[in-house]
Amino acid sequence: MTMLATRTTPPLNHRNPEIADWVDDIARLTTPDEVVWVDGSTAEWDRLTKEMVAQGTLIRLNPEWRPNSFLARSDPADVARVEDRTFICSVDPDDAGPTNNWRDPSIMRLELSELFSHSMRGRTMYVIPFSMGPIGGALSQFGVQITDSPYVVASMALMTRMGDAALEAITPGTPWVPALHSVGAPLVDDDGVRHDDSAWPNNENKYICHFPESREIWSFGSGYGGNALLGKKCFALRIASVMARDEGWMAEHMLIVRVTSPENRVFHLAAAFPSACGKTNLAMLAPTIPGWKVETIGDDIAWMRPGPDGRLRAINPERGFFGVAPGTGLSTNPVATKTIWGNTIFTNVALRDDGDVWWEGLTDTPPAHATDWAGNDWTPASGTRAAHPNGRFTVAADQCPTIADDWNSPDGVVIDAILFGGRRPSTVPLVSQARTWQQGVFMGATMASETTAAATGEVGVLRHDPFAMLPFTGYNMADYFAHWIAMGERLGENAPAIFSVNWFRTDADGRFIWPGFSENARVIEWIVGRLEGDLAARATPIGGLPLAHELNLDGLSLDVDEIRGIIDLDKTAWRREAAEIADYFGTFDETRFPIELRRELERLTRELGPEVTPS
Ligand code: OXD
Ligand code: MN
Repeated sequence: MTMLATRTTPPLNHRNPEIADWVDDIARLTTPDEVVWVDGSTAEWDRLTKEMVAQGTLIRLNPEWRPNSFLARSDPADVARVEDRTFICSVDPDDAGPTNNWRDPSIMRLELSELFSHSMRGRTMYVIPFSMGPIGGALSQFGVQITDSPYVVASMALMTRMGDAALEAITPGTPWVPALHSVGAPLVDDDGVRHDDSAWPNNENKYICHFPESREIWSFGSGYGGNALLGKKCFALRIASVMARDEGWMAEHMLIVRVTSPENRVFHLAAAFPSACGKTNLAMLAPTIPGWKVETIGDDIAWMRPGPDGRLRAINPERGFFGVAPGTGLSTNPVATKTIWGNTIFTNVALRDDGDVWWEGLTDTPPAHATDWAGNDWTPASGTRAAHPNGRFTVAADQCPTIADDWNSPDGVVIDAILFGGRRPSTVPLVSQARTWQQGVFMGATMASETTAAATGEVGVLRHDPFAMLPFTGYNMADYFAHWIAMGERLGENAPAIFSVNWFRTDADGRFIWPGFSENARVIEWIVGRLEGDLAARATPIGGLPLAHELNLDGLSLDVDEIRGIIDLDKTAWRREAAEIADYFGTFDETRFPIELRRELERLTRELGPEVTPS
C-alpha cells in the first residue's frame, strides 16, 4: 500500500522526548517501512479509508444509504476477544489472582520482543497519541498506541480523542500509557521477499499482554476490537483498574445514563452488564412510559471518582461506540439505528446488494439476497447467519440522537445509583435493591451470566462474571472486591444506591418473560421511585423487592402470576445459589478476600433458613 502525504517525523510542536524515544525504540524493533504520526484530521481519515478500500480491507458502502461508511470483513479466525490469550504480567502471580492468566513479566518481555522483532517489516507504523476522557480533564488519562493496522487507526479516531490535540497535551512529565500493537504479519520475509497483503492481516499466535506495574500494553496477532483498539479494554479497564486501585478511584465496565422523570427530576445511573448483554441498548433506551427521558453518556466504560463534594462522579472515557450489531434494530434500539446513519465502520455484518449493510434483527424482513459476513452469497434460505453474532458498528458518540449535552464534561456527572445485571434464566429477580453498600458489593461480586459471542469460546454457559469485570480486572479479583468495599467506606453517606437487575428470566419453554428493551424503563421508574423515597420495598434476604402493584405494568400483556414469578424471592433457588456462591468464594485467597463479603453470605444463608421438607 503506498502512503499519500504523511508525516513521518513528530510534529514540530511536540516536545516530549520520552514519547519520541519510545517510538524510535519500537521502530528499531519492528522495522516498518515508515513511521506516521497521526494528527486526527478529517483529511487523514479520508486518506486512510481510501487506502484501505484500495487494499481490500474496507468496502465503501453506498453513500446514498450510508455516507462515509465502510464494511470490514475480518479473518474468520479473528472475530472476538481472545480471553485465553490475554495475560496479566505482574511480578507476583498472586497480584494477577485466580481469575487472570498470569505470565512472568521478564519472560513475557523476551517472548514479546522476539514476536515484535521485524513484525512490521514492509508496513507503515502509526503513532496514535490519544486521551481517554476529554483532553486535560481531571478524570482523564493519556496513552500512545503504536499500530501497524490502518483499521485500528480509523477505529481509534472514532473511539478516542486522538491526534495532535492529545499529543500537545502530553507534556514532559505527564503520565501516559504506552500501548504497542502489531497484527503480526510482516509483508517482507526474512529473505527480503515482499508478499502481497491480505484484507485482514493477523497471526494465529495471539498475545494480549498487560504489565500492571509499568502500566504498559503489548498486543500481538489480532486486528479485532478489544484485542486491538487498546484504549478500550486493555487501557480503560485492565490498566485503569490498577491505576484506580492505587489512586482511589474506579474503572468499571459500565454504561452511564441520565434519567429525567416526568416531574423533571434528574438522576444518573451507571450499570454493569457482561459483554453483549444489552448495555448499548440500555444506554440508548427510548422509554415506552410517558414523561420519562433517558439520555446517553456512555455505553461500555465508566471511570468514577469521588468529587470535591464527596459524591461519586463519572465520565465515559471513550468517544465512540463499538456496539454489537446483530439484534440492534428499529424495535430493539431505534436510537442506535439512527446513530449509525453514516460515518460508521461496520465489521463482520452482511452487505446488501444495494451497497448498504444488514444483520439479523436490523429489520424484520431480511433482504432476498446479500453477501454474508464471510463474503459468501447468502439468502434467507441459506440456513446460516448473514452477520457474525459479534459483528460490530463503530461510530462517534456525538452522532447519537440521545447523547446528553454534557456527556463530554471533563468533571463528569454525579452517580445516584449503580445497577448490576447478567443473563440469568432463573433465580435472580427482575430488580432488587441492596440494603447497604456491602450487600451491593456482594451483588456485584456474585454476578453470573451466560456467555456470549463477544469472546471466543462456548456460548450460553453460565459463568461467574463479577461486576462484569471477569475478563477486564487487571489485578487480583479479591483485591478488587476489597477496593469496592474501601470505596464504599470512603463515600459513606454519599455512596450511590445499588440495585441488581435481570431482564433475562425465561419460562418453561425457554421464552423471555420480561419484554425487555424499551420496557426496561419501567424498572428504571421503580428504581427512581426508590431513590426519591416514594416507593416501598419488601425487605428480603436478597434485598428490597418491589410490591407487584407498584411496578408500572400499564399496557403490558403480562399476567400477575408471571410477574410474581420474576419479582419474588425463589428461596429454593437461592439456597442453591448461596451454596454455589460459598464454593465460588472458596476459589479466592482467604487472606485477600474481604470479610464483609463472607459476612453477607453468612447473613444470606441464615436468613434463607434451611429447606423445609414436607413430612
Ligand atoms: C465489548 C466487550 O466489546 O465487552 O464491549 O466485549
Ligand atoms: Mn464491553
